[in-house]
Amino acid sequence: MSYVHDTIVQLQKSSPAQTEFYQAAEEVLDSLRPLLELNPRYHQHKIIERIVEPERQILFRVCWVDDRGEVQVNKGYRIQFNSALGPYKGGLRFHRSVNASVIKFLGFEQIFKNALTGLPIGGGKGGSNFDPKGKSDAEIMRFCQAFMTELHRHIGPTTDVPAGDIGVGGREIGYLYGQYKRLTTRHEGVLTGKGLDWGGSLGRKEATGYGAVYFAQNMLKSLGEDIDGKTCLVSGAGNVAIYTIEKLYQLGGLPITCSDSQGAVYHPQGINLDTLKLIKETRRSSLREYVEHHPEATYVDVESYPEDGHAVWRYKAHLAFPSATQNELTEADALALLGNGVFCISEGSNMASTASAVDQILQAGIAYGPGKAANAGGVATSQLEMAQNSSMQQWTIEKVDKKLMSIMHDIHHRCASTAEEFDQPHNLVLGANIAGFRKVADAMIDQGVY
Ligand code: NDP
Ligand code: 2IT
Repeated sequence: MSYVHDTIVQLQKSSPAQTEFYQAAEEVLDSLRPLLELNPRYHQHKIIERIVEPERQILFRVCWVDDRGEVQVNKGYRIQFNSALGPYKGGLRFHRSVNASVIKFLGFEQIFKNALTGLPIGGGKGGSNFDPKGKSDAEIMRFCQAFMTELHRHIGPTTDVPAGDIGVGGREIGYLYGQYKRLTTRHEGVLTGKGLDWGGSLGRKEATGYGAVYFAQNMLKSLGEDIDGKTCLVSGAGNVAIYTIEKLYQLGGLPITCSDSQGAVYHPQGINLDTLKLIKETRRSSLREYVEHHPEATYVDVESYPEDGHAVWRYKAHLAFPSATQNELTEADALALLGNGVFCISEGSNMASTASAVDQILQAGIAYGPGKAANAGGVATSQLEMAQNSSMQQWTIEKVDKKLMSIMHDIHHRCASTAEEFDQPHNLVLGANIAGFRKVADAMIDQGVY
């Protein structure tokens, strides 16, 4: 049996019931076959066995008091996966679906994503099964303070620098940062995604969405195409979706869908960005409201989604930008996209597509940017925030955006040239996985057994 099969069986024994993590690991390990055949040293140094095992996993209890005076108990996680290239770097996810498997798959993906940015950052991820839905601002604050009360002893500006992810945006980073500062008396770059007046970087909020569109631009360029005039499907309605839509408009695209956990909006004239920001950023309410502002748009409740997938992927378009969560694009969705003429997919979300969806997309040979490459603009701009913090500077938006564009160009180039090197020129999954892995593995070998 192959090392891929053996490794997954081993993981199933040592880390049971972590299905999302096995999925992420299997995809990476599968891609590495041609590299490992040519380079026996990776096996000799047991890099595969080492790289699937986090360097450190911190699990903790988070207790807080809700508005009714009742004590609530949640789980907290920080997985410090790999520090070969730099301090652990990766977001925090607050969502009721969070468990060890979800944080571990995200941390694993982060290792290779961060390597692809070309910046000196290792991979980590954290979060909680805390459900922010329906919580008051005061509850969010007390939860964040309780979470940081434990986390603060494990992080630092040169050791581990968390940021946002699902359910963690500017508000949460503010409460987390305030508590870190109270506990340590230090004002330092221990978190990214901070407010602009207290250490944040211009452009960080927009970076993941903008970056996913820049990545698509690079893929399209190699096909002699561009964003201008293209109809686009977007899923999600959070940070990544909103700034994907904003950048698509700036480049002449027409985004016609978005979605949240309860339903999807189809607006053939184009999603109204002001309405979307009002509903999601200001009011933090349901997308259901969207059609009250725009009666010509259609709202599809999640109950009416196709049984085998997601409503947004069933409309006719040229480009697709999954921007909500993992496995949000199924095999049936992939077939629907291909059947409807979509010829480029750029993933804002992490592990957006199921394994069988990825197989279909790769077989069809369309332009496909997997999340670890296409959404790396967020973490890359986080590293730019770290650089600004440590030099006590604040760069202009023009400088940050220019760097982001050039980083996304370089990531695309790294993935595409590596795919070409291994005779699969269109396979950016293989290109991303090999290019990311090779950098981390070589650094691990340089640094000796640990
Ligand atoms: P947000 O919390 O801002 O938004 C998430 C959006 O996705 C919301 O609209 C949410 O719906 C929807 N969503 C979340 N979970 C589910 C689910 N299980 N089923 C259906 N819809 C869901 O998060 P982000 O925009 O920051 O993150 C989106 C994706 O992008 C994630 O995969 C994240 O890991 C990835 N990512 C984020 C980066 C960042 O910088 N923020 C960087 C790189 C990747 P609702 O509004 O109902 O909650
Ligand atoms: O998945 C991701 O790359 C993020 N959520 C952003 C991580 C970061 O440190 O900015």
